[in-house]
Amino acid sequence: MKNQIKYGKLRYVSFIILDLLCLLLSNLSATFLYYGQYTFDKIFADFIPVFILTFAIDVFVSLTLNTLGNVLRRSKKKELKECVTHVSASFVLLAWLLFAIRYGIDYNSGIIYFTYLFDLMLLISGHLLWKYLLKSFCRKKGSVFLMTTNRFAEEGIEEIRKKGDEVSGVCLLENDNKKQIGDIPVFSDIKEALAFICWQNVDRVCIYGIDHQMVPDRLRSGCNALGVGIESVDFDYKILELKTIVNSDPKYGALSFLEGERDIPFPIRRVYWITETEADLHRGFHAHKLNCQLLFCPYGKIDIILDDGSGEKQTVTLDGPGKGLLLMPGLWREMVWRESGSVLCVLASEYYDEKEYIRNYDDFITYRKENQ
Ligand code: T46
Repeated sequence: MKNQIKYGKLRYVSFIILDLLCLLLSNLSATFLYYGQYTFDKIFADFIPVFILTFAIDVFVSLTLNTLGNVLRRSKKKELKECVTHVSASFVLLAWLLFAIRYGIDYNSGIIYFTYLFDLMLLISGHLLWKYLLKSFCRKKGSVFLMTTNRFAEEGIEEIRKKGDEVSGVCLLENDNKKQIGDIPVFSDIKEALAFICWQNVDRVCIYGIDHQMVPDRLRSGCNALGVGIESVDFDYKILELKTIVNSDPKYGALSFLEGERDIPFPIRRVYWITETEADLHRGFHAHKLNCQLLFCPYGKIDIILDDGSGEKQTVTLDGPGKGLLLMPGLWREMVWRESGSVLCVLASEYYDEKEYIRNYDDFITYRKENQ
């Protein structure tokens, strides 16, 4: 509610007005249906007092049961449920009040039944139509909400701008209390991020430098309900500087480390390492369909030759504990040991599954073309 007010008070209020219009229309139609016409005394006797009562009840139910909460972000099923709850609660409350104040003795109960029946139908169709119109006409084309890590945030914003889009907000997987990047608001709470996406009419959510599995389920389902797509603006690989602490006295050696979501933008499901190697060993010759990996060589020197299927190959040399190579899926790799005894360590996002490997180069080229 706080965010709804902050990011789109008017749109929230528009639903309250819509609800009251539905109620007014239902009341008028029910009265008209019953009497066939409006006469002055009937309007005063039946319509106005009950309308004032139903109006007050409507506002009361909306506020106490929060039946308009997340109104733009809820699925059709949830919308239906909230509308039914709203109308039934209002009906029960009105019936009870009429009984309690003994007004119901003169009042025509048929009008009340029809009022709430019409109200339910109008409310459901009105909400769905109004949401559709808001989504169709208010969505800002090219307005992107970025989901990334602290490490890649600025780079991701730059990438999106290069494509001619505008970043309206950022959600960081691991946020060290950042509130803004330049003038772009930063969120770490998914609920707040969703409220922003909703009320700022964001066109789509882009993920940069993180594995799809890191997109929280809540964000995914929220975007789904809003009809906002999630897509990735990704790189194939990235060289990372790994934090290394070197003691001034060389006899203490060096300590390097990696930290969960801060440094590794995927869930770590497997760790493996290749040891006891000879110089000029060649391994690899495959790509992955799903696996994201972080490679590093804490001892020795290893060349990683990368091929994205375009015909041009890139070589990254891992030659010390402070250098890591983040590999996204869909990249053909070959590893060449430049020094005997060099150790290759790998953190992987997937459990070992041979079906997820592409080991034939022609299949890889076809795969790249199909998944461009
Ligand atoms: C990669 C590069 C950098 C397992 O049973 N479990 C495992 O976790 C792994 C990694 C391998 N294996 C078996 C599968 C093969 O029978 O070990 C054997 C050798 O594997 P492979 O020929 O794939 O090894 P490399 O050095 O060519 O590739 C490895 C990884 O498999 C691969 O994911 O990216 O290192």
